[in-house]
Formats: sequence, structure tokens, C-alpha cells
Amino acid sequence: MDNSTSGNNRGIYIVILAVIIVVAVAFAYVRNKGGDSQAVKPPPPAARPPAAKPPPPAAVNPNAVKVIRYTSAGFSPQRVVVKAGQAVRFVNDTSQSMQVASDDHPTHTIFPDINMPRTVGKGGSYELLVLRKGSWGYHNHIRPQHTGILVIE
Ligand SMILES: [Cu+2]
Repeated sequence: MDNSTSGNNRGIYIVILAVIIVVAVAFAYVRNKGGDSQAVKPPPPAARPPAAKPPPPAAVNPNAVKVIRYTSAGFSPQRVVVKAGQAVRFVNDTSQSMQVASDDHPTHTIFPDINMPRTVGKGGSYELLVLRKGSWGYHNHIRPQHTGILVIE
């Protein structure tokens, strides 16, 4: 009796051990599979090319308005290079009057294209399209000591 009982118990232990091994192996296999499927994920980045779309050509617009500020120290930048056909805007940042005028003072005949018809006060601005190529000197007619150079290419 004792022998048959212990023999039955041994058989049960073997079955339980076998079940544990099978479960452990199956669990390890599933985990590995999960790890593999995660490791296989990288392919999505290959679908990235569309994200490389944004090429900003608008940032290098040669037709952009070139701004020249009139400050208490004079025109800034003092020398500016633009393309023919480009717009130039003079902005008065001072509390003084500004009237952009061609050299020479006071006749303003060398590059009359740039001559402002009237003065503007603080915050005022004057915009024009520059067409004639050359290197043109100008000044604030109200304060002729403030000069600038506009190069049109
Ligand atoms: Cu003048």
C-alpha cells in the first residue's frame, strides 16, 4: 500500500513538474516573441520621408522689403545693398523729422528717385521701389549730417 501510494505521488510530482516546465517554456517563448515584435518596430521610421517636407524657400525671399531705420545716430544700417526692383522702407525711430533725399544737399539731383516729397515724424515711414542700379548717397534733408548709402544691384 505504502509503495503504491508513494509511486502515485511520484507520478503526480512528475506531472506537476512537467506542467511547470511547459508553462515556463511557453511563457519564455511568449516573452521573447513580444520582445521580437518590439524589436521589429523600427521599420515605421522608414515611413518618415514625408516628414522631411518643410523646405522653407520663403525665408530667402529676394523681394522682401529692406528696412532702414533712422535713429538718433543716423541711418541704420548706414550702407545697404538691395536688388533692382526690391522695396526699401525707411522708418523714423526718432522724435525728429525725417526726409530722405538724394545727395547732394540741398539740390538732391544725383538720385532724385529716392527723394521723399515731405517729412515724416516719429514712427513714420517711407517705402519705395528701387530700380536704377548704382551706388547712391542720400541724407536726411532735415539733418544733412545723417547720411546713408544705398547700393542697387
Ligand atoms: Cu538735403
